Amino acid sequence: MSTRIAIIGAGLMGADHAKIVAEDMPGATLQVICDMDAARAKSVAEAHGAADIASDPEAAIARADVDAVIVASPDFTHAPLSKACIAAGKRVLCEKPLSQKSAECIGVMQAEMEAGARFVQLGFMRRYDQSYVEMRRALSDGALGRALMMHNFHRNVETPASDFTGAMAITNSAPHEFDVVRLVLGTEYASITAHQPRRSDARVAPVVMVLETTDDQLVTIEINNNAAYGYDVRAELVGEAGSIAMNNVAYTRTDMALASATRYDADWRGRYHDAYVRQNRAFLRFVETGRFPDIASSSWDGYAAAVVAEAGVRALQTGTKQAVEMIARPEFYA
Ligand code: ISE
Repeated sequence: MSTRIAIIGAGLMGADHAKIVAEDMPGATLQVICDMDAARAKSVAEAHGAADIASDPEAAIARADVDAVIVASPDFTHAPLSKACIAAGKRVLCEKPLSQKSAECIGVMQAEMEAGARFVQLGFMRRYDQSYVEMRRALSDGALGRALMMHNFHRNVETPASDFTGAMAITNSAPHEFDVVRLVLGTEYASITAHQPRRSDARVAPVVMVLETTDDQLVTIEINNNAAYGYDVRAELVGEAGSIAMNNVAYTRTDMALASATRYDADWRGRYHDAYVRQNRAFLRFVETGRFPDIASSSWDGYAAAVVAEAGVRALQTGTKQAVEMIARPEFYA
């Protein structure tokens, strides 16, 4: 029996998930594309062969012909729609963030714990990227010795929206690093500082953060959403006995006219396509077996990212180091 999937939201990410469900997830059926904009829902449905379209997300979630849900609607809908999936007994792959408000993430965790089972897999797809998989392995193999620092660069060509702010670099882009560094280092954060240089134009300047972990390590994160040259994510994990760095992911190099060049992706969808496919296939197995995937992010991880992002915004606004204070991790999410 194929798993029938509804996708809520037919924008950039909803369309990308529809393509992955249709082309890269054997055992899944693209059942419903739900969007308030009927024309957009129809266009994505026709492009990828969905059985139906809808405009009411909660009704789409409740449909008898929908077994699982991918939420790719605007950020503020993620937590309430995840709770609707829990109430309907449907497993959900929710695009990041679960919520930008840590209190709202706690509400989702409470709903899951009351339901007595895991329903929410969060879309921090970097966990499935081979570069971070190899970094984790190098650390767990002992090759690096104890982890001391991790340096991260996350550069977009230009801000995804005209109203993008420095604070949004912390709440929208940096959660990827906040989450994957927690996974690689196996630790939480104790504090954060945030700084911005001055650009000569009106574009959002980069944000550079320095975080201390609860294991006395240092993490640096640069978010530059107006890098101009390409979508470029880098990371280096530095241990006491060595380091491991991410290579630029390019399948080809062009050599001509006394020059050598590789190309950057225009945005994250190309750079992380394989990670999205691995993540989404893990979600399908989660739906089929009820067993939460080993490296996937949960509602707890969504909460952890929101807490450090909230502290990061305070740090940027005040120019002072901010403590990262979390609730105790429920046994349910151990
Ligand atoms: C965007 O929302 C994403 O999630 C991308 O993965 C990230 O690279 C980008 O900076 C965000 O704006």
